[in-house]
Amino acid sequence: MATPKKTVAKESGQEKAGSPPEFSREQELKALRDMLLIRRFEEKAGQLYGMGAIGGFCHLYIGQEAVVVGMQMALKQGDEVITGYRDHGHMLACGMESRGVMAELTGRRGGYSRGKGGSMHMFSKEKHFYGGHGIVGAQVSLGTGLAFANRYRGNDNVSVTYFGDGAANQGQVYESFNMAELWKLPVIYVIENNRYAMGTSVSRASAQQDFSKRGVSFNIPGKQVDGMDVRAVKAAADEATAWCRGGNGPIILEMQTYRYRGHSMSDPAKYRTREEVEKVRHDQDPIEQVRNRLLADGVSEQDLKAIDAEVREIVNEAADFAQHDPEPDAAELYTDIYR
Ligand SMILES: Cc1ncc(C[n+]2csc(CCOP(=O)(O)OP(=O)(O)O)c2C)c(N)n1
Ligand SMILES: [Mg+2]
Repeated sequence: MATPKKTVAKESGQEKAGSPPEFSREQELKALRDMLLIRRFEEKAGQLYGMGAIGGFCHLYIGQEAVVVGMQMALKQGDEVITGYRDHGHMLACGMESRGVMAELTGRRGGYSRGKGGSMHMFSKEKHFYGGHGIVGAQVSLGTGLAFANRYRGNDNVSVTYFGDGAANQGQVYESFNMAELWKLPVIYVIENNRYAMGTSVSRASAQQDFSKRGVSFNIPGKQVDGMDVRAVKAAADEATAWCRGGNGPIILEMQTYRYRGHSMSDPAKYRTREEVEKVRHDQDPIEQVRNRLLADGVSEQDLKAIDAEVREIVNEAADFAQHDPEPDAAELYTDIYR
C-alpha cells in the first residue's frame, strides 16, 4: 500500500467542518428519497410494534437518517457496513429490501434471517451488510476485522463501522483502534453521537465529549460532522473513504445527530424534555432541510409529494407482506443456529 500521507485530516484531534459543498438537484432528490424511505419505514415499524405484530427489541432510527444516507452516497460496490442494534436505516441505505427487513421484524419466513433473528440480527452478504449486533461495542472489533480482511486480500474496500456515543466508552473499541492504526486498516469509525445512551446523556457518561478526539492516543485522525446535514455527511465521507483507500489507515467521524424516539419501544423518556426534542425537530430535521432547499430551488410541492407517495407504497407493501407471510415452520427451530 501507499506510504501514509496525512493530508486529509489533522493528525490528531478534530477538524471543524466549514459549510458543506452544495448537492446537485439529482443528489438532493436521492438523499430526500432515501431518508424518507427510512423515516416512513420506521414510523410503520413503530405502528406494527404498537399493534403487537412485532415482538422483542426494536430501536428506531428516526432523526438520524442523514448519517447513513450521506455515508452511503460516498461508498462504492464492495465497501462493507456494520452497526449495532439501531440498524434498520443502515440496512435500507445499503439497498436491502424493505419487505425482507419488515418481515424479519414480524418474525416471518421471508425475513432476512428467515424470521429467526429479529430487529437486531439481520445480514446481507450480497449488500455487504454485516449486522445488526446487540452487544454494545462488539461490532467495532468485528468491523475492524472486516478491514483487516480487506487489507490482507489487497483490495480497496473500506469497512464502515458505526457505533454510538455510549458504545464509544467500551474497552474493546480502544483495543480495535490500536490494531487498526498499527496495521493501517481501512476502516471508518462512524460514531453516531445522538447525545444519549439509553437514558444517560453524554455529559453524564463521557469524560471526553469530543468524540472526534477519541483516537488521539492512537494517532487516528478524527472530525466532527453535522450529522443532521446530509451534505456535510457526504463531504466528510468522501474525505474519509479517500483517506482509507489511500492506505492511510483508520479515521473517525463523529456524527452529531439526534434520535427523536425513545431508546427502544419502551422508554420512560424522563431524561430529556419534550421541548428539547421539538427544538431539534423544528430547527435541524435532516429531511426538512433537503425539502426546503429543493422548494427554494423551484421543485414543486407536488413533485415532493410524489416521492413521499412512492416511498409510502413501498413501506405499505412491506408491512402487508410482513403480516401475511407465514411464520417459520416449527421444524426450522434448530436450523441456521449455533447450539
Ligand atoms: C455490552 C453491553 N452492555 C450494555 C448493554 C445494554 N445497552 C443496550 S443499548 C445501550 C446504550 C448504547 O447507547 P449508544 O451507544 O449511544 O447507542 P444508541 O442507542 O444511542 O444508538 C446499552 C447500555 C448491551 N446491550 N451490551
Ligand atoms: Mg447514543
